[in-house]
Amino acid sequence: MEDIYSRLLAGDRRAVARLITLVENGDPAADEHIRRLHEHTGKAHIVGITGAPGAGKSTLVSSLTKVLRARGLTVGIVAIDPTSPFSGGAILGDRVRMQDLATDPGVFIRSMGTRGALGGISVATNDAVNILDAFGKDMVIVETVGAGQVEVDIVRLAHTSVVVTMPGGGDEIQAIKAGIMEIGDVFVVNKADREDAGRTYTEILMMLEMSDRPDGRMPPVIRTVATTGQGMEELADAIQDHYQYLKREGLLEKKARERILAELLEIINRQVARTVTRALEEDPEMIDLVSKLVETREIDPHAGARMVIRHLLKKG
Ligand SMILES: Nc1nc2c(ncn2[C@@H]2O[C@H](COP(=O)(O)OP(=O)(O)OP(=O)(O)O)[C@@H](O)[C@H]2O)c(=O)[nH]1
Ligand SMILES: [Mg+2]
Repeated sequence: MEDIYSRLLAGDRRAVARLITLVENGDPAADEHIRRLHEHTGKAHIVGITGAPGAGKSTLVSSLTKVLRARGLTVGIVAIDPTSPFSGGAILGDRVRMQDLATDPGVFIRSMGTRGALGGISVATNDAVNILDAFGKDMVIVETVGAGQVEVDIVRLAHTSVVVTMPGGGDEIQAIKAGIMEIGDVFVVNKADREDAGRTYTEILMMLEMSDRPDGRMPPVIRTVATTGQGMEELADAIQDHYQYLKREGLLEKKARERILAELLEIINRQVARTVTRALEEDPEMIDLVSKLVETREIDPHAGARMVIRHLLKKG
């Protein structure tokens, strides 16, 4: 148990798997290891891959990873499955798709459910990314199904955000709704083997030209066929170019600062919630008293909540 930290730094994959399970379960036993690992983080290029269900993200990650490996990079993969109540292993489909990577010691793959994760995917995912970073992976890829807030979370987490679309299905419209046109760094039209792919490609180019991006940058749009590997070299180039761009423009530090701030807020929120829950459990009379006051209409619920918070703060 205690030597998870040293085993992990020595390259033991089981220690990595073990620690990710601890963070996934919100086990406080992970805290000490995470704290000690912190000084070994900050070296990996963190890449978020997001897109509609079935867009081909897992296939693409697998295909992309082969190209990155050929370029000599080691890769960590965290696949987030927001619907899965299970943890500790890849869902069957992903396991099949990513099978040939599983035996490569330069690759570490992990699927995570988000069950019970307070504040969405953030804390556990952040921890998993940090663990793989400390483990020495050059690139850490986070795959997640895009759904509004999740996309935004991933953008905060990653240095480079890749948005995967596919022909048809009105994905493009959804992408606009989520404001993803403004924040994606690299766009992919996957399933370029389908005949309506050309139209989707043009639509995305047009939307990007019209969009008002805070970075004033025109992101690349890349056509891929994840199942055959077509376009994967260009995609790897685009991802690596974006990282160089961040470095060149001094934006990497800014991203890192934003990431740490978001991470801190998430952790503070979680710890405050835990502390409050515990304090309320220890003092059932107080909450009882306040709910009676609300019930008899002497105070409103907001004032009641403020009373409780003030009381807890005074107790320290
Ligand atoms: N024709 C074609 N099919 C593809 C391509 N890429 C992926 N697929 C297929 O699309 C299906 C979904 O692929 P996945 O990689 O599981 O997609 P995903 O985005 O990870 O799906 P979720 O994780 O469930 O959201 C699979 O049957 C793939 O074989 C492609 O470039 N062309
Ligand atoms: Mg997938």
